[in-house]
Formats: sequence, structure tokens, C-alpha cells
Amino acid sequence: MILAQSDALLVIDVQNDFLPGGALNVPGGRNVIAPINRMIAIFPHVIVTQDWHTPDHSSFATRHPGKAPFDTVAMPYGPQILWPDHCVQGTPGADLAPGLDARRAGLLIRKGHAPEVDSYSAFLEADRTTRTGLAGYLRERGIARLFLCGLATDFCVLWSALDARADGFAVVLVEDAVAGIDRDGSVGRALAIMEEAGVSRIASGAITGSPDPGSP
Ligand code: VGL
Ligand code: ZN
Repeated sequence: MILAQSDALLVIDVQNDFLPGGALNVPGGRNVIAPINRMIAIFPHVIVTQDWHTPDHSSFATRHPGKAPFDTVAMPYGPQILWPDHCVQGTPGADLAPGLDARRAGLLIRKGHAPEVDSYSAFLEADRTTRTGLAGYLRERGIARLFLCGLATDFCVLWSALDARADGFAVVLVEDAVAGIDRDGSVGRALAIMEEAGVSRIASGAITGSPDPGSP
């Protein structure tokens, strides 16, 4: 497909802690890196996000005595799933995956850096009020359509896709360049919610022109 100047690639949270050996391994996470690198090479705009928590972040189960990872607690802004400590600012787990070629990225957005508020979304923190500035950047750069890839389909990719739609951007999910945590069918639910919100889907090969593995 032909990309326009108004198209951007949004690469969500391809960080060591979400890969095998990391604190919050996303199954199949490593498989997203090759197609993402192929896309980074050809998009007119590339934006990368990084989950970037304080060491005592309120989304960590260790902050809540008696709670375990994947339990849910009530926060002032609503229910919060608790996670293993992950993507702590300045630690190797928070680094972008070494295999990710992010050199062409024009913007790196860090999110989840307020100790008491999580942010799955690249646009809006979990208080649903504090903006990251990404929508303003996209508008100033004349970007109208976002191709989403990265980790995790059912959390940060999902919330970023929904907020992008709510902000009026066209959103396309690159289906072979995402992977999910998938607790209790959460990936299937996330795909249905995104479809309902008008998120379309594409295979990375249809963008990069890589040969279809099924063709002779
Ligand atoms: C994510 C859970 C906690 C994600 C980040 O990148 O999807 N998930 N923090
Ligand atoms: Zn996080």
C-alpha cells in the first residue's frame, strides 16, 4: 500500500520487561520486532512509547500489602489491575528491546511516570484527564492516521487505539505486529472492542510489500 504524509506508525512499549526473561513477559512478544522494524523503515512518521514507572508505582502489586500480581484494586480513578514490578525508570527492563531499530523515531513518549496514576494509553493517563501531549503532537505534524503495533494488544495497544479514535484519528491495527498478555480471553475481547470502535486491521506485509509467504 502507498503511505501518505499524514500516516504515522505508533510503536507501543517494545521493552525488555515485556519480552521473554522480563518481569511481565508477553507471549510471542519477540515476534513483533521484525515486522515493526520493516515498517519503521518506510513510515513518514514514527512514534515510540515507553512504559516508564517510578520504583514505587501504584500499579505494582508490591505496593499493596496482601495483594498479588493480576489482582484488582480500587484506585481513586477506578479499578486497577496490579502488575509485577516492571519498566522501572532507568532500569534495563525499561529499555527498548535491543533488536528494535528505533533510530527513525521522531518522538518518544514515556507514560505511567506519575507514581499514583497508571497510563496504558499513549494519549491519556488512567485518571482519564491528564493528557500526554501525543494528540497535540500528531495534529501539529498533520498526522491523521495511525498504524498501531507493539505490546500488549489487550492493554496498552487497546487503550491507545480507543483514545486515538476518541481524538478523531483513523486507526489501523497491524495484526501480526502486536502480541497480548491474554488473561481470561482478554485479547479476543480487545480485538472486538477495537473493531466496535472503528479500528481496522491490516497485515504488515500489505504495508511493507514483503512477499506473501503463501505465494509461489
Ligand atoms: C502494559 C500492563 C502494565 C502494556 C503496561 O504495555 O500493555 N501492560 N503496563
Ligand atoms: Zn506498566
